[in-house]
Amino acid sequence: MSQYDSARAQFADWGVDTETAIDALKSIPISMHCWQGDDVVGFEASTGTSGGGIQATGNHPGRARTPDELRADLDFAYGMIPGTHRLNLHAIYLDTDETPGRDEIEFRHFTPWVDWARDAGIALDFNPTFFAHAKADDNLTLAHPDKGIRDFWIEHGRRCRDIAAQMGAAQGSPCINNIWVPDGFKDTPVDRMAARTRLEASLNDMFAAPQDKVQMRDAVESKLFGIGVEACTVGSHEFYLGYAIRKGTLLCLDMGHFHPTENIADKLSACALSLDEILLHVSRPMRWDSDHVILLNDDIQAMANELVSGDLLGRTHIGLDFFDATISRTAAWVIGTRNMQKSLLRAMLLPLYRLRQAETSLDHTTRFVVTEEFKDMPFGAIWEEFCTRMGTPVGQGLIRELDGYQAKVAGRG
Ligand code: RNT
Ligand code: ZN
Repeated sequence: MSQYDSARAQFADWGVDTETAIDALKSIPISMHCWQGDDVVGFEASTGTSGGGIQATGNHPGRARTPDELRADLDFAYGMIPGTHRLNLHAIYLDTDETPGRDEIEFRHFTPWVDWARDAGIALDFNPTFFAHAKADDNLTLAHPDKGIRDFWIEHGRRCRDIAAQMGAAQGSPCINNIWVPDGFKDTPVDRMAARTRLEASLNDMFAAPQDKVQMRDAVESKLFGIGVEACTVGSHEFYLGYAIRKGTLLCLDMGHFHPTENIADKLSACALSLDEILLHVSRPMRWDSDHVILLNDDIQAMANELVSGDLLGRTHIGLDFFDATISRTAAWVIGTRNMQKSLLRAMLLPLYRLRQAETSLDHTTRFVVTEEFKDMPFGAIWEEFCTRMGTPVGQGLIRELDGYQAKVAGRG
């Protein structure tokens, strides 16, 4: 009997069908973020530092310096991740000989990405970039008191929505266009209402042109604070939760954008009752929004469990948001994305029927005992079977591949 067959029988004993879980996992796309590959630098002619409290630290060899290098790294990474996934692009990753301003970018500046994605069978998601720019140096963009600066960023946002719509049309799958602005104050503002009213008005202008939901969908991302904006973030959770509900956009929940003891897993069902769709930025904050590569830890598992038990997978878009420049960037992508998948697989392998039964009958002892006993189940054998069927390596074979690729890119200047 193979390891898988024996594990399958063990799960069946609990009333869990591993084949159903494997099939379901195949069809869950993860939107991998391009910015782990180059430390959030992008390909604009002149690059500013990220700003807005986003910071990649480290100087590991192998940073992708050109779109071609980034695509090569992505090709490798996707080859090490079972299933078919998506790519989340930021506007600063344009690929063109021209030097358009943020308020001048167009779909054609991204066609090499669209062509590559089509050939690779990968769908694209998109983000306007409201940071790393002279007009964002005050950490104010859409909420800036200066109308000229607001208008500049509104135009950028509008163009990104058009670009996303064209990407969506080209790929036959809606492109999720996520808005995150760094706007906030280092020290206590006296008029939060004015700043929030400006952000609201700018967003309304940006979203004024209707877009086809089949082509693109708008998402808005909240944050608690960032370095340099400790006192107040204009686009806070309450701000965007209300905005998303009123305007019918997606809400993006980033795991690093709340107080460290707050739990995104708990927020999912609460938000999902008032929203059609949710976007996740799966990340790992350490003491602050540090964007560490995600581990297969309790936080990720709790979130995956909620997605499965709350039946939210059909209306949640899973995006990743981490960047570590102290380790192999391709390994970070591969291990992080696989960890997201592993957590989903484990969630789908739980004896939910039995756990629910215990909970509704207030038998919290059984819920506790089953949850803990189940931690010893052979999840690894199911994961290995999944990877083998999908033609991706595990264990030492995976490590060899990751090391081999890193050795190839280490010489980049
Ligand atoms: C910043 C937000 C945002 C960015 C990316 C690069 O705190 O999390 O999502 O990380 O847009
Ligand atoms: Zn994020």
